[in-house]
Amino acid sequence: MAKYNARGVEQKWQKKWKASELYKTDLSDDAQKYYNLVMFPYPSGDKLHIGHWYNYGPFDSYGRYMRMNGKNVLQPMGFDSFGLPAENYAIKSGVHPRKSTMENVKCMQKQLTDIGAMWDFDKMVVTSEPDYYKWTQWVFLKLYEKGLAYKKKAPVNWCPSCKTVLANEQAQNGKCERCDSEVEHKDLTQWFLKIRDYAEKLLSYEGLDWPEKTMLMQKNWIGKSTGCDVSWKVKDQDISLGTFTTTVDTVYGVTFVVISPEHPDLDKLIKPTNKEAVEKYIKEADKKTDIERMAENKEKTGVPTGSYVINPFNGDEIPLWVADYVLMNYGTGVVMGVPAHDQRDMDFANKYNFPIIQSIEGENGESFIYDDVDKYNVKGRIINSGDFSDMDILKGRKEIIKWMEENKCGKGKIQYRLRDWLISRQRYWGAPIPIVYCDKCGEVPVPEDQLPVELPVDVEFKAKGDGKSPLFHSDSFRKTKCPECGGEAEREVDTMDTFMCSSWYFLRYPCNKMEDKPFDKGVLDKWLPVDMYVGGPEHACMHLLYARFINMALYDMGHIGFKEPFKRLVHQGMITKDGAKMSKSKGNVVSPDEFVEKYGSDIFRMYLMFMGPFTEGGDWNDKGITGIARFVEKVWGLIGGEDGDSGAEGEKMLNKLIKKVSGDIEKMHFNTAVAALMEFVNFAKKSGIGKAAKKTVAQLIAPLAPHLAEESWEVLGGKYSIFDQKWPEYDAAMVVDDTVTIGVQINGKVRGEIEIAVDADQEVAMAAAKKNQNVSKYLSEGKVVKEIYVPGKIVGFVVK
Ligand code: ANZ
Ligand code: ZN
Repeated sequence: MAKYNARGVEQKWQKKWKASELYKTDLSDDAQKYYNLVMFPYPSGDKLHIGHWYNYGPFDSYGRYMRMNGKNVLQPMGFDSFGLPAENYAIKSGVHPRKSTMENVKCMQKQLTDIGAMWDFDKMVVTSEPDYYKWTQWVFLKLYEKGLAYKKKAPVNWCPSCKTVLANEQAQNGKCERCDSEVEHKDLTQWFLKIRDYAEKLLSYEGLDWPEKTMLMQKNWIGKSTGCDVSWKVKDQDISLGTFTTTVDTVYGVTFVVISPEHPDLDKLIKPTNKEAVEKYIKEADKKTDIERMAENKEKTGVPTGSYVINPFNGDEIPLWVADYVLMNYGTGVVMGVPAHDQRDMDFANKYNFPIIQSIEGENGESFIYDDVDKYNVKGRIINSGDFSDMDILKGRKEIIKWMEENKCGKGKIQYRLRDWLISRQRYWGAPIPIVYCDKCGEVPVPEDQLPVELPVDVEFKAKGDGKSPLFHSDSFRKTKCPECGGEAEREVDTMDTFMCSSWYFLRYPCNKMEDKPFDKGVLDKWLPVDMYVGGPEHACMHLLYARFINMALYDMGHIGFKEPFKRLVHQGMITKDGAKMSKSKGNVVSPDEFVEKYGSDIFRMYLMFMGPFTEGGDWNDKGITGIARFVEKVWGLIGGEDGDSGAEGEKMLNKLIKKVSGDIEKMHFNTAVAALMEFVNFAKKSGIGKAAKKTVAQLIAPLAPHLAEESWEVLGGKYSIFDQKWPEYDAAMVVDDTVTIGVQINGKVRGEIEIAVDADQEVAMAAAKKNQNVSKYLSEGKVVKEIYVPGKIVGFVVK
């Protein structure tokens, strides 16, 4: 038989799959629906890189496996094409983003086809096309109607290089996520979505099969704190200041109160003698990033306002200071200083000579700071605190809140770190926010029948650097008529954050051709939630949180019938080169093209899968791929070679192989599935296998090397397509292992495990158990008075 011609075979089947519409999902048949979704890429002018392949190949293998297991798999693909990558590419190439984006989409679609994945391109969405963003605008309007979208002047993260506002998530560590520039603060009027209203709902993951780590990251990002606001009356003034605290049990230990430099009431609280120093301090604070201000090792600074506040519990007069370690966008922007039990406050008190008063103590009478303990599970008692003295800390905390609520000087409160989602962007390449401003009618939402608010094509799309959206400079766009009174009006010129586009795209795929609505509830309630969602872990706190929020909001409004969008979530790992992340700047990027050209996509895909567990990634190494190429050649030789008969042993091995490959793919352990197939093929080449067994091998390999399998299936006389065949079943009796692993107990505690023959007798079992190092250690600690053996289950010793 001739050598395997990978490229020829792959082109042949890609053509046939396309012509026969093999991967076009019939949505009317939803009894066995399986929505297999992978995060869609953004077109940027670059080719698909190895990370895409690493992600899409195994993802597709999983989808194919589901299909062969009788599922009606929906596996769509689309393009997240608004946003900076496309816009920056357009600026660089001088081609209009609409044109270059569509060219890039075409090019990427071809590359995606090269992978040999079963994309249903019939359901494709391109988020920058009017037929899509019309409905992104619709989603915005629905949120607006519900009061979930609002406009507010706010200090925002401004990237001077990208010339746009960034969401908090895009400006972590004070740097722009895209270009690494130092982020500046600006006061701008911006659109926000009330994701905070959903903070509590977003903390529930009921019924979701998600990685623990991702849920934890989201939980930390949402940052729920349970505590209370204490109200401090300002001496000689008609103002009260609230302080949010989680540990009000320390309220008798407050020796100063600090207010954020940005606090709106600060002006009124500065005494004339302190004015100059405070104003100077505020200016300096403005130059620092939040990270700098919060950093633990940075020296804490502050200046007195000259005002005092009254402790509602004991009437003490407490000095009010301004300090930049208090942030305005958390809690109330005012903090009670408890130097005895908080490290920052202690540093501050030491520097400015505030008294340090202990108000709680640990179980052994020791003093402690809250930084060192779990504040919600702390043990100890309250001291020096009037009537609350001697109470258990947690109980006292509740009593104190109760007292404050009765005396109207404070109340219990739950605080979230999560900020509302800032969606305004001063960029051209995004969906226009569908709002019109009229002198007479004010802020008017664009009526649904006037959507889409089309992005004009004839605009200078480079930002001018004046902080205004490029659309501001397009008169034809900006000047419009008021939808309510018909008078002169102006359009909102900001566009939406692209995370808005990707927060609902999975709802559009099954309904992508609908012209009069974004989606059909009936169709979605049948096909969603997404059964499997695969994508990068870097999306934990942005895309995945936004998508859950939008989904929940649409659910609450009755547009869809499911609360959560993604039932099962899996993050692919990362491929490294010599242990380092591949990046253009490091010059260590491996391009998939030359390998696909040389070996074909099946071999490339299998090699990526073989490198390591899918969720962990692996290190790229050119040499390994030839091993996979040899394996494929062996499979090809086996399929086309003489039929043989490996007898009962072969039967047994084949059944075990079916079990192993099925279980491994189910768990996305593709590497061990490939390894098991290699082992079997080696055996089969030696002892020969029959035609039926060959067909089974082709089927088992099909999810992993689809072209090779389809070709093999044809050679073996199978009916097109192998992907419409039922996945092989194994005979349970044949896969019973000859050996079992059983535990060894000593005095009722498992101290080790041994592997022995299923039918091993007591003598053999006991000998094996005693040989186990850990077991023998425990046995040597006393005298064995009893030995127990339950075949196939357990070995036990009683030692005295
Ligand atoms: C008194 C106190 C005593 C505090 C003590 C801590 C320890 P989490 O759990 O993160 O919610 N805080 C409140 N608002 C703040 C702001 N805007 N900027 C900086 N710090 C702020 O933390 C809650 C604690 O963070 C609050 O409890 C407050 O300090 C501080 F021994 O109040 B604590
Ligand atoms: Zn009007």
